[in-house]
Amino acid sequence: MGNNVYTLGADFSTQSVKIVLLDIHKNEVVYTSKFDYDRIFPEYKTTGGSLESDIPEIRHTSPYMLIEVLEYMFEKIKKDGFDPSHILAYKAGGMQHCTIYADKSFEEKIKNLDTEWDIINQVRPCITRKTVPIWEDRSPVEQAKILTEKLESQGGIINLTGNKAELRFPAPQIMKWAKESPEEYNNTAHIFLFSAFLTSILAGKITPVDTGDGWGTNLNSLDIKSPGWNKEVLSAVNSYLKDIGLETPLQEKIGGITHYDDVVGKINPYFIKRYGANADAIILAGTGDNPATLLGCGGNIVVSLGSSYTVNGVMKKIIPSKKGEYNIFGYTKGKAMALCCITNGAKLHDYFLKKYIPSSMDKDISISHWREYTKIPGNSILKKDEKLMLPYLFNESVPVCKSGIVREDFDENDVRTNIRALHVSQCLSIRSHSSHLNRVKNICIVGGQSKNPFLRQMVTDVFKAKSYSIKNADFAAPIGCAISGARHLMNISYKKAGKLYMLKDKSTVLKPIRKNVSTIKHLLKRYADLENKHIQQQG
Ligand code: XUL
Repeated sequence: MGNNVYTLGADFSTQSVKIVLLDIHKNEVVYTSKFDYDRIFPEYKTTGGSLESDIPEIRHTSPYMLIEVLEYMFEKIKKDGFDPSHILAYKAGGMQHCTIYADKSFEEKIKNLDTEWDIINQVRPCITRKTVPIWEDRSPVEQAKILTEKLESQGGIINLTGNKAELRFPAPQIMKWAKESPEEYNNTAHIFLFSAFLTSILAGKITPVDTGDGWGTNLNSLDIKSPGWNKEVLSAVNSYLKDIGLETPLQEKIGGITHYDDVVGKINPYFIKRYGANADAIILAGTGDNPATLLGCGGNIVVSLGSSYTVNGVMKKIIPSKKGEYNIFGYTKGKAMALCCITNGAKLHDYFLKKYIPSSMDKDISISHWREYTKIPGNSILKKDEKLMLPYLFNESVPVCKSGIVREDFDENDVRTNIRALHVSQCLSIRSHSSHLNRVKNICIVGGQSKNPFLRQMVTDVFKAKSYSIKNADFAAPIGCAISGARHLMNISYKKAGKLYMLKDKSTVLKPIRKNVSTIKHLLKRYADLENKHIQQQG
């Protein structure tokens, strides 16, 4: 095997899977691969990884496809010339909040997988829910309300779990499903968070969910030092289930919850026999994509400028958001993190790019269109009378607002003003909704729009902090998973692992522009006034 010791980090996200192999002695990522569900598995007819639905609030995917993609990952690694026998630790992350449902035969099945057959052929009969909700699903409105009401007299769901009853979280999702499909509820022995489901197959046994993903359920207790489920919430859910005629309490189906990065087992013999995996390889508890991204970026503060923008960082003292502007998840052992998700992120730039550069929504966008677009905002020195906008192309979650772009005294056809106002206003919005962050000294900026130089400078300026991006910035989540494995194998601290394996892209390091500091103070006030006025008008 020589000197090559790899850890595998994988991120099973909404649209695609991204994997990395990290060489723990050479301190470098030696392999990255990304594959889209729509392209690899056209037979499931997904678009952007989710199934078609007539009801916009319902967003499901296929659990069968998610099982197939795990097997595909091993095939792809081998096909690309990497030998799985060199991988000594595996950690899977995934889109948060997605749940997978299996019957009582599942445990025996994954323990004794037959290498003559693909996993899907053996596990298919164990799956009890044929399509499963992903984080974009917003359908269990009634159940979120009931859960909130039932817990009011006990201090409220926010104080009990750290989060308000979120439509995308498993508790309301499971309640809705149980009401609509009681037979499926009764036939289900295991309800998994997606990351724990993948990890269970990797380890050949039922494995617990970690706090990173388990706190995104509305079912967790708030004691980060001793992970567990919340008794009050469980009894509220169980009383709802009872009311609809279901006797089996939820806790019998949801398995355990453990610390981030706990070792939960060794690799399933199936992968040894079928793909030549190393029999000594360990499996770490799976996690959500957001905690994994935070670790992959060095564990400070991450601003991810993807199709939605997220702003997240370690939360030293756990203080839940009263207004529900951010969520709290578990992070590395004994720590929590807070995350705010602004729905109208890079989608706005895609829209403006099409609207203003080729001036047609039907034309294909080329790299030269994008370059032209990113030059339009112009000089990074801000003026007190910058034009501002509320960039809500879609309904916004932070702050909660209906769709509709609000322009402050300028015309929709003024190309330069629209594009500059969008860039400036998005960064003011990110800053004004970041009360969940501890003192910001360094920010890691990732996601597609991190390649937009004006936007990156504005993020740096609004936080008055240094910023950087990382090498392979699109792979921050799988890199985070691979770093966890490396930290464990090398028996080092997270700090040391961050230093060794988080590779800053030196060409991206930025400092705040001094001249902008006082102007930004003024602009933040103007932006807050504009936003408040609009929210009040909406009622
Ligand atoms: C976080 C959330 C999303 C998904 C995306 O609460 O819903 O960021 O994790 O994969």
